[in-house]
Amino acid sequence: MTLNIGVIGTGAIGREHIRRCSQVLQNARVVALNDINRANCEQVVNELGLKAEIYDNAHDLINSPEVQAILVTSWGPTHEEFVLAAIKAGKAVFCEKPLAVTAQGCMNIVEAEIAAGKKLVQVGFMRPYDSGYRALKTLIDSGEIGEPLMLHCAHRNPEVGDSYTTDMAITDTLIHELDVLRWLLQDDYKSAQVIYPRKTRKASSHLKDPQIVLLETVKGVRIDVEIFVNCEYGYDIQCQVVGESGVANLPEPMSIQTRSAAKLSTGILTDWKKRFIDAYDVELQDFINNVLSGNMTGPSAWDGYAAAVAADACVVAQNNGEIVPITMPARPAFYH
Ligand code: NAI
Ligand code: ISE
Repeated sequence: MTLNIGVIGTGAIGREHIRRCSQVLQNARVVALNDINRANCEQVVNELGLKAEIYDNAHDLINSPEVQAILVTSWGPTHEEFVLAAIKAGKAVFCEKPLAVTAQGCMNIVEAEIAAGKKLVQVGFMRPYDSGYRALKTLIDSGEIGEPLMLHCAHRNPEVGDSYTTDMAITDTLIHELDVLRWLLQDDYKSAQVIYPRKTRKASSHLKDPQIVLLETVKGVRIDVEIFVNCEYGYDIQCQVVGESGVANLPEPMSIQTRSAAKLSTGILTDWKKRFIDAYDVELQDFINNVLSGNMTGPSAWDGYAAAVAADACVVAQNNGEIVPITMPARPAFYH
C-alpha cells in the first residue's frame, strides 16, 4: 500500500523530506504541496519531477480526499494551526519541531488528539532515530557506566542568519537536546538556568552567542548544554555522559581519519542536513509505516509538549538569570 502525503511548507527541510519521501523511502508518495510562497512549490515540482498538485490554501490540502497524511514543514508559528486542522480531519500528521511555539500551544494539540481518541501526531524529533544516540542509550541502559550523574553537551552551528534571535537558541536549537536527553535518560527536567559567556564577535549585534544552559532532572542528573550558533568551524553535536563508573561519548559521525602532511585529521560536517541524514530517513519511514499499520510509536505530541514546557522555562531563565523551576503535569494514560 502507498501512503499519499501532502506537504505544507516547501522550504529547506520541506524539500529534503519531499525528496526522501519520493526517492528514498518505501510505500509513500507526495501528491500535494502548499506554501505561502507558491514559487517554492513550483521549484520543488520542477527539481524533483514530481506529479503533485499545488494548493493555494493549506486547509484545502489537509481536507483533500487525495491526501491521507500531512507533513508540516512550514515556519514554527504556523504548526499549531495546521496540526489541529489535521487532527480535526482525522488524518495522521508529521510536524517538524517545534510542535508549537509555546507549551500551551502544544497542550492544545495534546487535548485535541486525546479528544479524537486516536494517536495521529508524530513530532520531527529525529535524534532518537540517530544511530549514535541509539548506541549511547543502549550503553547507558546496559549499566556499563553505572547510573548517569552528569551530561556535558554542545550544539554548534557554523553560522546563523540575522533573523536568528537569542530566544531561538532555545526554541529552535536547544529544543533538540530538550527532547533527546529526556529520552536518553528516561527522566524529566526539574529546573533550568542560562548563563552567557563572553560574546563572539561573529554574532549579530542583537544575538547573545554562545549560551550555556544548565538543567537539572527529577533524578538529580546535572546537564550543561553549550549552544554556539556562530562557531564557524562546523556543525558539531556533542554529548558526553558521566556515570558512576565510566564515561560515554556520542560517537562522531562516520568519517575517515587521514595521516598526511605531518597531520592526523578527521573532517567535521558543516550542515545539519548531512549530520542527521540517516536519522531523518528512519524517522519518516517510521511515520509512514506507523500510519499504514495504524499504530503511531514515534515522538508524540506529549514529547512535543514536554520539550516545550522545558523550553518555556529556559526562555524565562534567559531573561532573569535565575534558576527557573520546570513543572510537568502527570503524563495522561493516552500517552503511556
Ligand atoms: P524555511 O524558511 O527554509 O522554510 C519554511 C517554508 O514554510 C517556507 O517556504 C515558507 O514560505 C513556508 N511557510 C511559512 N509560513 C507558511 C504558511 N502559513 N503556510 C504555508 N507555508 C508557509 O524553514 P526550514 O528551515 O525549512 O524550517 C521549517 C521548520 O522545520 C521549522 O519549524 C524548523 O524549526 C524545522 N526544522 C527542523 C530541522 C530538524 O533538524 N528537525 C532542521 C531544520 C528546520
Ligand atoms: C535547525 O532549525 C535545526 O533544527 C537543526 O537541527 C539545528 O541544529 C539548528 O540549530 C536549527 O537552527
